[in-house]
Amino acid sequence: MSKEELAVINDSNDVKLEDESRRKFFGKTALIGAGAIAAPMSAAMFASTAQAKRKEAAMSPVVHPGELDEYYGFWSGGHSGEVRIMGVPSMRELMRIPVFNIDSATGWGITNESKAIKGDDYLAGDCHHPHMSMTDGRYNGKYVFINDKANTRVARIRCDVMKTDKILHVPNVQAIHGLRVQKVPYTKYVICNGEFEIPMNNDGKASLEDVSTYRSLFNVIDAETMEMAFQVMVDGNLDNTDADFDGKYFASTSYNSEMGMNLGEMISSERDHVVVFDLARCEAAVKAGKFKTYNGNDVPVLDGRKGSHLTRYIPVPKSPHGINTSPDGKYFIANGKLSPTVSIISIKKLPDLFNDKIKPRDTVIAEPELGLGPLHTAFDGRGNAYTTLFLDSQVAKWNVEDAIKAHNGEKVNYLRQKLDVHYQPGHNHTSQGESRDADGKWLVVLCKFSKDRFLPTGPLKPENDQLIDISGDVMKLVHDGPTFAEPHDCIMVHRSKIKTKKVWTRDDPMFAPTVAMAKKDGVNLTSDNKVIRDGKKVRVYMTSVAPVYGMESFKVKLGDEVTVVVTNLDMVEDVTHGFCMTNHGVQMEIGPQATASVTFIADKPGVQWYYCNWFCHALHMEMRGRMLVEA
Ligand code: CUK
Ligand code: CUA
Repeated sequence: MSKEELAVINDSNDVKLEDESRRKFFGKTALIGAGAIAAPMSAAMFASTAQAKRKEAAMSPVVHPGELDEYYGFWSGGHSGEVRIMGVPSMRELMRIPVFNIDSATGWGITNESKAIKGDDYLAGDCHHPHMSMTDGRYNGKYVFINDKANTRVARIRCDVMKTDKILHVPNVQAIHGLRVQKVPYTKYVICNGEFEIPMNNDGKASLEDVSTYRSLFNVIDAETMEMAFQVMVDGNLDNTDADFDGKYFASTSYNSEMGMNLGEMISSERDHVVVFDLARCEAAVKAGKFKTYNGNDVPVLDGRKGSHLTRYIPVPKSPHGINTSPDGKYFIANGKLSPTVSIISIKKLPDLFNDKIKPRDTVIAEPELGLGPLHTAFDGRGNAYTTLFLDSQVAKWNVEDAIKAHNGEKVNYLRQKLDVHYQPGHNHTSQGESRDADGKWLVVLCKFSKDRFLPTGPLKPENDQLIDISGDVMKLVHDGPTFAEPHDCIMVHRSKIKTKKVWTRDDPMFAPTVAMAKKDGVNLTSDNKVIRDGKKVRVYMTSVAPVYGMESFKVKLGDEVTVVVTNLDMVEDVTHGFCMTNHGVQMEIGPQATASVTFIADKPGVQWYYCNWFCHALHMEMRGRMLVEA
């Protein structure tokens, strides 16, 4: 990469609102790098789009009071460590699901139930890729999976209650980045990439300077048990990933095929690669015991480096980022990032590649130029693709089959439209666009910078999630949505796919260990209010029915370890109670028919009030009681 190109990356943060200066800026970037747009729209196309513009009004993102959104959006909360549920098209934030973070409202990371899932190890996380489990290539409403790049974890969210129920620390790798699910026949596996290269073993004993010992691994997780199924060692690092619609192949981008340890080294090659994994061969190798283990754990690690029959390496330009499977199941599309192109890989040709009948580059059937900084591509199910151009601050709409025709020498324009977005888009995503149900209604573009689009909030500004109507021939921007750090990725799932519980059921696994503990103590959680002393440990069991706790006071001794277990007997939808012990950093949510518990040290003598912190009743303020701590 030349100095000029790097300057462009830096300059790109200085986009001005005024169209004039923006156009000048794009003029400049277009001259550098691999050049101007290859296939500009013809005059006739502009005329026809102008006509279309006049004919169609944009779909409205307005969802009137009392009306419901058509889609659930699952938004990554980035380095907030959470997942958010958005309503689309209103772009209203409906709920936050704490995952890797601590949440003051629900007590996630404070309650015993959440600690059992979360562990005590890290309080922070960096979420990128939320993806829902599928059956036959369609969302099945069961789980959403999300990665934690910061602490190398993968979590699962149960969609019946919209709570995290499993977190797995992925061994042998550092920084889980790209994550997707097996689409067909169903989500047996969650796949994800270890991005950063580390020595195998990473125990500090071998030379740490010897980069030739560093590896990245592709990770395959059993979606039901949330345990490691196997890992595949590759050449180069790994960035994003996706699965096909046949249940046969997974593909991942690598931006650091050089195995460089600094920026200059990482971007030195004109081409990096996409690694394709053959699932059946990998499973057979695990079964046959053809693996090694590392770092003292027993996770099977297959050797999928160059020359292995498990993988193939397809060279693509240059430091590719996103990889996206078209919903017709025909193509993996790798986004060139430092190349103005995307690479269209024919999935149909992969069997021949794996049987060595063709060369890796033979699978790349077109490489259309779209603009500067292509990062991610989404699809409308009508043959069009939408690629974010980070440096150009645009979305390019283009037609996949036309791009292939143009590649084969036919005189066709594959570019349909370029739309300015504000500013510097990362992912974009269409409604149901990664499934067979891609419906081509909405496109959400997750912009990294909002700059002047909202009232200024000081030096730290929100991201800007822009909603675009793609139902017609022309993309139309209809909404700007500020979001806090930082949605990298999202999915939009039709509301018909998701069935949530209105109240908890008493046999829910979320609090099964607490129910078991009560049983041991001889306590019936749905009727008893009891204090059980067990040496310095005190277990306080109480019920709650708006607006009272089943226990108006309880006595402990200074220094006792107190566990308060609250069971919410209310059957009414939306009547959630809280339990907060003042001056103890203790608070939690107890949903209708749920049990939740929290353990703390009674380290302050005297009267300590506890109260309900979820507004539940006209007499909510009176819903409180005393912990009497004897010195
Ligand atoms: S990544 Cu952030 S813009 Cu983590 Cu999918 Cu591309
Ligand atoms: Cu119970 Cu507020």
